[in-house]
Amino acid sequence: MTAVDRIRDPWGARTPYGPGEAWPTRVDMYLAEGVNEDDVEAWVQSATILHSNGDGLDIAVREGRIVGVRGRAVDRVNHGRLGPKDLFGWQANHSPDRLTTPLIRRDGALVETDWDTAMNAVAGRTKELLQERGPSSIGFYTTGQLFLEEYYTLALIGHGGIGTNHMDGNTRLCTATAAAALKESFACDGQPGSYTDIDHADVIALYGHNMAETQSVLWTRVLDRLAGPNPPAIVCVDPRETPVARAATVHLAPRPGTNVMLMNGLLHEIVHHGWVDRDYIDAHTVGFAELEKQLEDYPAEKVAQVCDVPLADLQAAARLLGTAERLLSTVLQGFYQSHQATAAAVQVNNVHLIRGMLGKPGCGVLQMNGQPTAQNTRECGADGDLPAFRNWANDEHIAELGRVWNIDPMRIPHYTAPTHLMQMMRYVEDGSIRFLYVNGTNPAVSLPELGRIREILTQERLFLVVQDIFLSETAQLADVVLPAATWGEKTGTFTNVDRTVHLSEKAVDPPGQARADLDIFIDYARRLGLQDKDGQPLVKWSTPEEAFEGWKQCTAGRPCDYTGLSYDKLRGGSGIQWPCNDEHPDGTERLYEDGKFWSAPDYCESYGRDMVTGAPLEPTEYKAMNPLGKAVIKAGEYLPPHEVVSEEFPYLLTTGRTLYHFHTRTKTGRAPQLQNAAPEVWVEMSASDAQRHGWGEGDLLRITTPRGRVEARLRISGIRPGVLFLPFHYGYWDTPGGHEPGGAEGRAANELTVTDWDPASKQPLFKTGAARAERLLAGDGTPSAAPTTTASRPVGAGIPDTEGGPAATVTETVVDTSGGAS
Ligand SMILES: Nc1nc2c(c(=O)[nH]1)N[C@H]1C(S)=C(S)[C@@H](COP(=O)(O)OP(=O)(O)OC[C@H]3O[C@@H](n4cnc5c(=O)[nH]c(N)nc54)[C@H](O)[C@@H]3O)O[C@H]1N2
Ligand SMILES: Nc1nc2c(c(=O)[nH]1)N[C@H]1C(S)=C(S)[C@@H](COP(=O)(O)OP(=O)(O)OC[C@H]3O[C@@H](n4cnc5c(=O)[nH]c(N)nc54)[C@H](O)[C@@H]3O)O[C@H]1N2
Ligand SMILES: [Mo]
Repeated sequence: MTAVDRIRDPWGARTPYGPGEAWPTRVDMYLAEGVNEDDVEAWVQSATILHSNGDGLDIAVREGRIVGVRGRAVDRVNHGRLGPKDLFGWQANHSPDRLTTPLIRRDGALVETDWDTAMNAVAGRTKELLQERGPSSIGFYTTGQLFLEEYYTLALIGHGGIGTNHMDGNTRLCTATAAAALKESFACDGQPGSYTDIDHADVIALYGHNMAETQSVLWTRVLDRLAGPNPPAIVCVDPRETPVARAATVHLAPRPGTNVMLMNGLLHEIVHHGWVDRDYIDAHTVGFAELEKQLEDYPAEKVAQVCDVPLADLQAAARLLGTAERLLSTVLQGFYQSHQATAAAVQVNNVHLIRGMLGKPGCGVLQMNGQPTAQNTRECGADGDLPAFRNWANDEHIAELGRVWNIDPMRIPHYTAPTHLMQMMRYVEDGSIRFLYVNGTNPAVSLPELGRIREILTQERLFLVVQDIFLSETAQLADVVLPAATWGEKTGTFTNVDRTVHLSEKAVDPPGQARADLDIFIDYARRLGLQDKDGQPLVKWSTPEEAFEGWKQCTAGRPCDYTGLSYDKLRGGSGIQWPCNDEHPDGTERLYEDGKFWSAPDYCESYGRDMVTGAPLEPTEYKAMNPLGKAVIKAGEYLPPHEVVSEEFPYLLTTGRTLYHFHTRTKTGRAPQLQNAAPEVWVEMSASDAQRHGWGEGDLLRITTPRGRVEARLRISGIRPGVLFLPFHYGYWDTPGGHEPGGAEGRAANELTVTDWDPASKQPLFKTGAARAERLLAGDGTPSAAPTTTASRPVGAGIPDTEGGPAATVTETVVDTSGGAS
């Protein structure tokens, strides 16, 4: 057993392994100060929720409180390891400023009230509007952070009960493009690959994905391969010098917004050298000829110039991708939130399709998710999809859903695709949506162009319901605030990126009168009097396990088949991958092993879209491509970004994450180890740009775009020249829940971002925009508050290392394969 400062060393000690070997087990444990292992009264099974990795963990309970966490050695995902957010983030559960009673707005101010009054107000306003204006005046904006049972219940209430088409999740900001790219290529959502592909791959390519900071345990797996015999080569595509870039064999740092150009250049090289699997292409795909033709326009020289990457590096990357025997690719926000998101992500799928690199160990695509339960938001239909990957454009699928829910299918809106969030915000803005029920998300910090969002959410005519665990920036704008129980305080299941389903059990009671989201939704449905065809309650369950059983029926025969799972089966073991049914009783490691895809027109989730206009394809157009059981190779033409640099706005601005914080910091900002590691916003700029201006580390800058201004201290980092980076974690207030503005100009990155989205996935462009930088104050030599262990590592010397000290000490116990501890 070793003790490690896991703020200073986020990934912990190496346990090297070789290709095809099992990843060794290392159990990470953190207990609150003064608590020993012997003091723990119960260990309760769960999994992590501050990212999409789905690491199995046990919650330590003592005297009705959470006192720590320990990784689950038996878990297929993490083999016992935990990341810094998992180790320390749970402390937010016991924060003294948790919401403990419902609040209602009276004479302009939010005041405490009881559940009955609050829920009657919420249900009452819903009923009034249904009568006056119909279902299209009602909108739901949910999250990627609840449990499967909760999304399914919400989807049933919204689509089947109220009959509104306006339901989306913050997954729109997050993994809409993952879903869209999977639908374009494979006609259905669902990750082809498995995390175990890391154990086998000889090349791992990460596209716009800072895995080291955002799925830190998955990165630990990669680091352990890199430390072992025959390590894989790493290709990193990211304009910043992330820890992934530092570990890479080839790092391409393209100009933000040029991903499609870059991918076409890589594909061009692969095809040109004949590194393709003709047999696979012929047997299992359609569309290769169009791709070949498209690629003629993307010779490497031109691509290197537009993306501004060295030609030799581009060619070296293409050679690695083209000659890999087992290629694993991962894609995330550097693609999904950038210009031409879907078209770029689809080109990664194309690399795998033309190389026949799918359905075999080491050969996988992970169109990553970000949030812990984003996969379920999509599967359950709480996000602009229909439950169990049903196709809204296929009447037979709607009829089937009507049978599952015992309602007239005509009650389920399907005249057009479910409304996406950016469109919903427009409807709120123009007054056609009058009731917005927000749960588990903080749009007043996380949506683009916050000045506009604040105006939209504070309109008098809007009835805003916010269901949260804290009085977030958004909750402060609400008409009714509903206090929710969270992870550790309620039971449910959720599914990670590689389709692994985990059970998370209730460990402690929620504070005060806070209630599980599931209970609140069911209460809402009852108060609305929602019924099925036979006059029975529409929502037929009252416990999570009953809801799960209901969900199983809904998935029968669909790609995400859960019928072989149960709470009992998920207990004890740790993590089972869907589909899990009679045919695959222990789950399914990889999809498409036989080269057969879920693309038959009567079965597929989607007929696809035009990636330039976003228009859905007609069923006849889809059938004409003849994708019966085949994958679709879709070429993508590069188009220049809408917002380009100018004399007034000479920098490209991109935004994203740091290792220690989760989103708008409602949880990580309340965990001292994490908050101290990254206490305040900063802005990253390259050394050459800083030198040109004569600016130094710690100087106070003002960053301006046509939408707004942010003040932040300068970190001179390894970022690409001409690009600025802002973390988006810091909301208006100095401390979470505080009321002191963080700076005269604000400090939320989204004051600056643009209202624009990818045409196919409708995901907002948080990563492409133009900005100006000015210096407000020269620093006094104090460095900015950016961590040194991450992508924001300083290039200059003399800046103290980020560390956590004794408060951040975690024990790591390596368990050898024979089961003994070493
Ligand atoms: N520590 C931490 N972990 C998290 C989260 C968190 O908040 N904090 N959130 C979770 C969630 S919900 C998500 S969605 C994931 C996100 O995980 P990531 O996608 O890995 O994180 P980001 O920092 O948003 O973006 C990744 C990288 O995209 C790069 N990038 C920016 N513009 C471009 C471009 O035009 N092209 C390319 N190729 N790259 C570009 C950025 O430099 C950045 O390093 O993380 C999950 N895990
Ligand atoms: N500029 C910029 N903006 C971005 C991004 C970016 O990279 N750059 N990334 C985008 C992405 S990928 C994402 S995922 C979003 C995230 O954006 P948000 O979803 O707005 O961020 P969170 O802080 O995770 O908000 C979750 C809220 O749910 C509450 N909560 C936590 N647990 C529970 C629960 O069990 N029940 C309920 N009811 N509430 C709960 C939390 O207190 C918090 O207020 O931000 C997006 N915005
Ligand atoms: Mo996300």
